[in-house]
Amino acid sequence: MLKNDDTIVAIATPSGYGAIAVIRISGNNSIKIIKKIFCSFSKNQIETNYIHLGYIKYKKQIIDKVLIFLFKKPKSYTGEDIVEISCHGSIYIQNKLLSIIIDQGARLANPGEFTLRAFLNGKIDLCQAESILDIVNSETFFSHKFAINQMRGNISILIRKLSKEIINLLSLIEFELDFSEENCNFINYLEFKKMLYNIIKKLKTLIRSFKIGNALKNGISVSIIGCPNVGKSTLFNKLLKYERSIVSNIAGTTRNYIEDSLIINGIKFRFIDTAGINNNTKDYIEKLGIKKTYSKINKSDLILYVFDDLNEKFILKKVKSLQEKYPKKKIFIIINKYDLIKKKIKEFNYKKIFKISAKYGYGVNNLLSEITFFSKKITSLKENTIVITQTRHYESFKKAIFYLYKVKKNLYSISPEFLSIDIRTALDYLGKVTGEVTNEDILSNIFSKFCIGK
Ligand SMILES: Nc1nc2c(ncn2[C@@H]2O[C@H](COP(=O)(O)OP(=O)(O)O)[C@@H](O)[C@H]2O)c(=O)[nH]1
Ligand SMILES: [Mg+2]
Repeated sequence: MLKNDDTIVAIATPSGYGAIAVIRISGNNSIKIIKKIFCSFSKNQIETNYIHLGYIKYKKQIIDKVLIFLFKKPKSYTGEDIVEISCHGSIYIQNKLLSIIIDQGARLANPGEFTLRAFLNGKIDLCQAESILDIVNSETFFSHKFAINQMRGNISILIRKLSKEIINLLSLIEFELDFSEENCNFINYLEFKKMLYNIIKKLKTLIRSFKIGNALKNGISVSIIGCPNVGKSTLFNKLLKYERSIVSNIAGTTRNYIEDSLIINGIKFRFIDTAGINNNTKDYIEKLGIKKTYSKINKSDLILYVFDDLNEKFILKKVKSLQEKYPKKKIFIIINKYDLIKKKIKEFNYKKIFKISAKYGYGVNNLLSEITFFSKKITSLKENTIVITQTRHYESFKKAIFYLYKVKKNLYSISPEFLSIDIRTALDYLGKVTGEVTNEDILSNIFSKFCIGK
């Protein structure tokens, strides 16, 4: 039902003024339509695989001087006939061209419809289609690198290899099924188990890579927490190098969390300034803010716990209780307002501390380099490591593992028919990633995230 053979059109460049804009038409009628409105400067017929300069004319009026690019199917992005018009980037011209082309029988494309057609026409698989969106959205060295690798098909190749291995398992089981009447075992169970383990191991590596992939794609999140007035917002602003958050000496100024990002050495960091934790507050709004602080802590990769107090016992008690609540979280202890502290702070007995003055910048660079150092632990990767960045892939791989574990558990206890059902389900989950197994809901969910024109 998603497969349409009508002709679609969209402005492919961002909305607004620009030096040039690109309008893209795809479908059976695209060349016919352009022939009706384009007057080439060259005497030759317009041909595919050439770029042509000329006027777009409509009802005897020249609309713009443009370049057109023609791609004949199947050698095009969508696998259909495509025309791209490179026009001047006036909003008037762009909209006028769009309406003229629609008048000639094309339809305005839906979000991601060009890429959807590329997928439906077998030009790319689903995993590669998703990578296109990631490329468009990539902001950093790493998010770009993963998106390019995915577009080049590294995940798809691995999935195909794993699927082949699962099919081998299946054929062993089905061989057994064929001869089940004869009451003897054909499966070499040890061999089978070894193969199964091997596949599970590879899938688990992929699943583990998601933590890195997600952190690098969406940013490593660093929450700044602490009691009211300790200087969280001041530190937040200092890290971002501009006055993003309101600083005041009135406790409870930051009521909702504020988030902003910074790219350091190709890695994106999302800093979150939170509402101060004040357990004694009766203020409803402040309570809501504190609730959000805890939810942010839960989702963060790193916590900067800020104090402006020197009491080691108090600080360690607070940190310990937070660590107990979130055992796996990395916490940095920050002692702020160091400029006001007259006596020298000794190091704590069993925890590293950062002595800073957020207001005057003392110790902030050192803190930043420790944060970057920490991020390297998350992001250190061997060259060519395959990293998954999509939640959809992560979930499918997890489901595939679930079914393979089920096979492992029941290997000796249930009949091969049932084992074979579970193996097939695992195989289907891998197929869902590349789009070999798909349905309309999956596709609309994926392509609705695209912009119009992609
Ligand atoms: N002397 C000094 N004052 C600071 C420092 N950091 C923050 N402050 C002050 O402490 C007060 C509270 O700061 P703010 O960032 O709003 O604290 P928050 O409630 O934790 O976000 C403000 O008056 C800041 O100017 C610092 O390093 N030194
Ligand atoms: Mg604040």
